[in-house]
Amino acid sequence: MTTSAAPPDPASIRAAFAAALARFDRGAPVWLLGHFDADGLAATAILARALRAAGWSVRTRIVGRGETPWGAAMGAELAEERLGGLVICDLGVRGTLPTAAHTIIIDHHVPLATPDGATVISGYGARPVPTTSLLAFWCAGALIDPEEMLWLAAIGLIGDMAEGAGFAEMARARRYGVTALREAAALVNAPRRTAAADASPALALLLTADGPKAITAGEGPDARALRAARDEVKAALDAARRIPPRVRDGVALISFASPCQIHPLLAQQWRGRLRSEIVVAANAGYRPGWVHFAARTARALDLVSWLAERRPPGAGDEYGSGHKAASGGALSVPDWNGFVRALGFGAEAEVTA
Ligand SMILES: [Mn+2]
Repeated sequence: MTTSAAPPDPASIRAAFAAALARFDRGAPVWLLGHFDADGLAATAILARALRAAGWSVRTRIVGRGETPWGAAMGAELAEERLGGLVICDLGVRGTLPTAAHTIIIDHHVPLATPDGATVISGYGARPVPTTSLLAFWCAGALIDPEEMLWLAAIGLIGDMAEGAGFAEMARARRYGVTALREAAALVNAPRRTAAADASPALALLLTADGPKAITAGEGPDARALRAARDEVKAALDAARRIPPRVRDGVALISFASPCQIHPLLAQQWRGRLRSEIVVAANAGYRPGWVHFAARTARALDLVSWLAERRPPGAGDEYGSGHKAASGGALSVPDWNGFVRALGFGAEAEVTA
């Protein structure tokens, strides 16, 4: 719906959302499925609050670690429910849908296919690319005046590193305090990296709070849970940062085992210090039998093709997607060990299952 290099058009996005809502059945709840990062949670909260304020009945469902809205499991789960309509936030665009109810997909990632029977509201291809939370903020304008939820859109923008993309909404949101917004975004993003990966306290706060300070300085159980999540991730990251990289032939490998999803953070940090290496942070403790890894580089090369040239036989969809400077994946232990051997590392770099 957006053309190449054109700025996004909030009015047409709002109109598309209004037209799709008109196809929903108001006699049953609207279901909102949202990704469990700051952008997905903020988008879910914006739409839930706007729909409820406009008199709709709403159910929220966080789609968390290891889950997808596109598979048979979600289809079976939703088949148990009465749906007036479905909105899927920040979870990509695929060729399939989990339910026959009318579906609105709000997203900003590269769409893999266009599903029949859905309204797709995508920021992909616009310049700058709006995050899902900002798209949701524009959509909410079809129901209410969303201005008091501007800070929620800002949390998604900051969480997806679009704070400096030039959106007027981000500039307007500065009235909430940039420091508070950034800290709230970090707190909302913390649970998905913990061992339990339970983002429900984050969504609960975003659904009820009146601003970022209710998250950063809140004293209720949900705000405390976010601070505990941040502390858990920080402790795991501090421990992993003490592990020295092994360097072979332009690859710096950091091997560790943690139930926390810290491998992307660790790779990003080492990338700043090892400017002439490909940094690979490998986590053997995230999922039993697997090595999850993040690859980052400051070198002028394309990591997606670098990984494709070294693709192990059992590698799945998770392997080697992303961007030319930020990729990664998950490999079974035997595939991982073959991968590091092919990179020139010895037995000391292999994982014992
Ligand atoms: Mn996003």
